[in-house]
Amino acid sequence: MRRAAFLVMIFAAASSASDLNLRVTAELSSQVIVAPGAVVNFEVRAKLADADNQGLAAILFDLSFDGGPLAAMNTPSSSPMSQFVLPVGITNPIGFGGTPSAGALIQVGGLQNTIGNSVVYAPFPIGTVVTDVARNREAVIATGSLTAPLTVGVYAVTPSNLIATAITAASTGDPFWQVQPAAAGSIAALTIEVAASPLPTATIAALGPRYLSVTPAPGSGPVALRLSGDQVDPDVACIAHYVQPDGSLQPTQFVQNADAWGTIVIRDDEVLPGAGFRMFAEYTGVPASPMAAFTYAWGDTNNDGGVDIFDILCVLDGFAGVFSQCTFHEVDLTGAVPDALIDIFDILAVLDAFSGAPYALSDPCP
Ligand SMILES: [Ca+2]
Ligand SMILES: [Ca+2]
Repeated sequence: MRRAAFLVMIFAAASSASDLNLRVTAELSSQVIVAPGAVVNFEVRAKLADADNQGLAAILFDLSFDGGPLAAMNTPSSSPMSQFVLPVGITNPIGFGGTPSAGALIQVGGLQNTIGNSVVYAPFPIGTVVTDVARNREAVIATGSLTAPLTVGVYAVTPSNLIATAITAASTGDPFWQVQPAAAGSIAALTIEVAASPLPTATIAALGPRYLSVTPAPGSGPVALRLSGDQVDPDVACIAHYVQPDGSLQPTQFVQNADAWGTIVIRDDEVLPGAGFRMFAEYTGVPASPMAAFTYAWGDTNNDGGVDIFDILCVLDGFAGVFSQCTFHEVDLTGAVPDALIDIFDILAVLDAFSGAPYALSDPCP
């Protein structure tokens, strides 16, 4: 770590800074209710408070849990966070997922190769810098899982000792990327309430860029299903509406037994691409712990993280009635409310997305 701390200091120019907001979430929420001994998958998410930078260069934080020891978090395998992992980036010797110490994790995270090192000079870091990490959009920095205590009570996963730098707005990367310190902004813990018999949850899934589905726990009910947008995403933060039997979203709740609901496909102008949504099963107004899903990015019909020729081929297949590579819901894109047919406009939408045009068919949170 001595070397990493040294690099942070050397390349942190004292200039105007962008704060970094950090939150620990499970199912996109800062509070979940689980049964004793449940496995809780959680994430640490970060977003720079302003856009006067080119994204994160380095991020390190500690993590503690008052309900038991934490195992190291996962090592990212995909971009952008893979660029922070040794030897592409720099981490502690134990790894990106943190160093377990007395039940807590020390220095989860890593640094990108902003110094422009190549393997000719040193074995690491040797990666290519990815810009705009956690800029404008919240980024998932690290994922992990823990086992909830067997004792009913309220516990917390708490981050601390945040050290971060951002690439300066003016930096070009030639010969290296200049960075500035990113001070700790809002830091939010994850609250885990362990309840003897928590209310049954409703499972939400993304079916494509424009479709979600929800399945309340079989046998439960009478239940209403409330969809809520990710609170930190201004594109969907305002959304809080109830699922109707026809799959639309309305302000008024519709209540029926879970088995009468079955699985409902949600088709509404509030389902935006590339956004996070939470589903609350409500029993006489009392919400169960939420479940979360992310719709596919705009035009990314096969959900592989990019829009390319394969997405174009998928929608052309769909146009021909072939759904062997992508499903109907993955390629039905257009209409403020998706129109439930595959036509020339869906093809044009993927071509637009391929050329970099943003989604613009609906704007539920103007
Ligand atoms: Ca794709
Ligand atoms: Ca369509």
